[in-house]
Amino acid sequence: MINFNTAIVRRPAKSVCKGLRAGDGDDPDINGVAAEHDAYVDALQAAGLAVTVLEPLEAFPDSIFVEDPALVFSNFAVLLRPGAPSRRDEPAKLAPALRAHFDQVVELDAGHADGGDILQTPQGVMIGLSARTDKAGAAALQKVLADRDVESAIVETPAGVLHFKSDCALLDEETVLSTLRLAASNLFSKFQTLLTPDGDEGAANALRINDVVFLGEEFPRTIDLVAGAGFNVVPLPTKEIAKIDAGLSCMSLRWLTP
Ligand code: CIR
Repeated sequence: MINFNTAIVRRPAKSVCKGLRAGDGDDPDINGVAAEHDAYVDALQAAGLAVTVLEPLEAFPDSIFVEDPALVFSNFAVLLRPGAPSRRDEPAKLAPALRAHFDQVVELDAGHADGGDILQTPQGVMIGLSARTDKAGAAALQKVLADRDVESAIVETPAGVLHFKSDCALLDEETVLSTLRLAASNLFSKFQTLLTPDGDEGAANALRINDVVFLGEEFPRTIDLVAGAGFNVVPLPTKEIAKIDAGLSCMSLRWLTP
């Protein structure tokens, strides 16, 4: 859950500037997104991962966010059914790379579910209902997981938040970084919880990889908080991807190849 040796990423297409976003904010700068992606890939490699870098897909502006169309474990992968119409064919585009890595690639067969709504924890997998993940998709995913002895629970994502993991990240086996609005639901009562300071909600989309925690460099107060709790923080630029509602977990699929 925090130990990985393998990852898949996809380079941003020029169309990334038209990526989905909740508001009517500015387009991200293409070169800026590419620079953020390059820094991210370098950081994954520095953390010890073998990274497969897939080619850009111009027809899919959000395809840089490979976390959403699939879910991966050490011994199997699940092709999901993204909730946004413009992202529905992304799983098919990702399938060949997953089949190259996994003997078992399962296809979700009902509803909609985005990987950004799925948090893997030692207490089981949390599947957040959201505007992208519906009850049918969450239930279908629970069946896929139960068939493989993986426990899961269906939980709620706060209203107005894109994905469950927009607002939280697992920092270690017993610690979660969360926004106040998500932690208020008491979902993390079995965890120690570090709360992002007011105004730093975007920092909660962080990523623990082996010995380090990737955090958006635009959030010095959260960096101090997490570093102060004893974690080894690697700040990374996220200003441009944040314009299309993304953060650090979204740009990779990562797992521990046995
Ligand atoms: C989208 O709305 O689908 C993209 N613009 C952002 C996806 C972010 N992914 C994630 O939180 N896992």
